[in-house]
Amino acid sequence: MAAAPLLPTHRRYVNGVPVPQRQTLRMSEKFMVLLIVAAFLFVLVGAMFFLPEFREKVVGPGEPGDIFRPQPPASPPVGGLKFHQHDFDPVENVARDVVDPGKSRGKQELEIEQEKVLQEARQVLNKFQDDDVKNDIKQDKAKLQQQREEEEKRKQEEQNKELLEVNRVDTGAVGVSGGEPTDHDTKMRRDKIKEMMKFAWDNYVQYAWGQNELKPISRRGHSASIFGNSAMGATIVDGLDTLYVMGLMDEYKKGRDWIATNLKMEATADISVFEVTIRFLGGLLAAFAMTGDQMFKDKAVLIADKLLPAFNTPTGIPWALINTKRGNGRNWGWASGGSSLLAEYGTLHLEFAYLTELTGNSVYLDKVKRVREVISELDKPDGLYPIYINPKTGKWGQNHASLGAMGDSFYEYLLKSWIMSGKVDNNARRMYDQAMTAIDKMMVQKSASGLTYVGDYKNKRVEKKMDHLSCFSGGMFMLGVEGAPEELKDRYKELGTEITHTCHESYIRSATKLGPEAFRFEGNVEAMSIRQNEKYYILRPEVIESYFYMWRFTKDPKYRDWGWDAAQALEKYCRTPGGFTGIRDVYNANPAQDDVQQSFFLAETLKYLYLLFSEDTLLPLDFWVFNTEAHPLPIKTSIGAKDSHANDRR
Ligand code: DMJ
Repeated sequence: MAAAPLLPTHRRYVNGVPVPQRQTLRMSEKFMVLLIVAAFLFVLVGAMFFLPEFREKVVGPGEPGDIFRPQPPASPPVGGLKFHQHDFDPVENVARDVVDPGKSRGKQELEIEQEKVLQEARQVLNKFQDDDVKNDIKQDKAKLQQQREEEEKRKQEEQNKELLEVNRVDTGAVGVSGGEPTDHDTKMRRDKIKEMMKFAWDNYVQYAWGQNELKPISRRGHSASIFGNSAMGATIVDGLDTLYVMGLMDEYKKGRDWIATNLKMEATADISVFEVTIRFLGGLLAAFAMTGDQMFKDKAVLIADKLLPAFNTPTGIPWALINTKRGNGRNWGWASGGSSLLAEYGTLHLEFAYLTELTGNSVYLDKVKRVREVISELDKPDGLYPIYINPKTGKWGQNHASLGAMGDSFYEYLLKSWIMSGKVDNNARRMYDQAMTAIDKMMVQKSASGLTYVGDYKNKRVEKKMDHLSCFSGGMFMLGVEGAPEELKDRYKELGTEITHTCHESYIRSATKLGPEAFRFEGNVEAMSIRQNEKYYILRPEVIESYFYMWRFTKDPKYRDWGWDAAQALEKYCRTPGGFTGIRDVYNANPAQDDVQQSFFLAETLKYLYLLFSEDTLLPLDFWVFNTEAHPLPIKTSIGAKDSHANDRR
């Protein structure tokens, strides 16, 4: 039976009589319905496909074909291990057009065009967003970094202040920090010297930590025979107070801790009594005076006690060398007649006297008082102190006097003993003035062109030569003006000025603008060395030391300029990537280097330069006296006047 056609409702009744209904559709009708539904769905889906949001959800951004290409993550893992933002190149992505062969050419082109526009728009948006985000991150990072640095600096300053405050309260130490100059140029110079100190120290730390000195070119430790055969950290002990006055507190603390843990002085070979006294005892005592840290005092006692057996000679004049293990002493093999040397046995007074004051143990002062007694009772040929003395007989050796090598710091210590005693050690002052008068009379010379110099006195003749070492005397003469007999004051001033001038000449007459070890006044040659073995410069401080004193007493700006010239020459010829070195010929603009960063470069040369560019409030000369290695020791009465702890510095 054939199925009745499906009629609309209004046609299901004819004249009120229902037309009989079919229950199923005919095949052709079903096909029609299916066709209509399919067409409708196709149109619907097709239309939806062109809605961008819909397509984004289904296939993601880009061409439909792009789903097979790597897509950038929604938010790229910046800094992630495996996938970095730069691994995805949106420009590259856009450049690739995908052609679908199933589409008409016009439609394809239109779609590609639309897609390109979309991509470009997306890129621009992304770029803005990226740049903004990147900039924000950058700024945030920089801000954070700045905050961190400021916090760090604040903490550091706080710590430094605390340290310095403690010092002032505990030791009454005056002027051990600060002294910043007010004018810009001087401040810039001072900062540079501080940088040089940090550079010298950092290289020592890196390549020679715990050793005595640094070989800046070989980048390893160095030790001279004066230190025996063990690593005693000479640069640490010698450089420590310079770090402190410069406010290099991290470096200072590192050095301080090394001393606390490692400084034992256990050399099995002989060590120099003089060098250990001026560098180690001097350095430790200055550190104690400035910081009040008991550890320094204990170490000073430990070392001084190891030196004491050197004084066990028939006269009390100490040996030059002592074996700290066995306790026996001897003199340098090369010293004439096995003698002790004036500059060595005569340059112990400040350190030993101060140690007695600190400990209450008279043994140290007794030793150096005895030395002075012996030599003050001896006759002085032409009023001069010969550099050699026999420690067994107490007799002078050859008739040779010098304000340079082997004599120099003995005179310096006469003057400074008087100063350190609070100007009550009049015996020392008298000996000093008498010695200076004799030196002026017998050894001070004028060159043909009028340069004043001090030559060695040998067998009644004056050598026409001056040592770099003697150049400290310009400053010494100036320092000794105060308290001098009236008739000597002007002469001391004159000598201070003229000797410093001559020593400056010895610098500026060289190609490197650094001075030679010794310079001569012979024929047409003035203030220059002639002999090859006198042309070297080993980072010595004496000329700069005199600039420092002359500046403090005269305020003539030329001394600061001369010091700055020397600092620049040090930078140019002595600085190497691994530290500072001495040079073998100051007259050679391309000098060979000796590969030694002397510990006194940190203790003295850089300290005097720094002080030269500081205000006088830093280590003022009425409160401090420098030992011969530039370690400041407190002047007794000045501290007493200011410091309630003066009497119980023990
Ligand atoms: C330093 O060790 C001391 O200044 C000493 O008195 C002699 N010279 C050296 C530096 O030149």
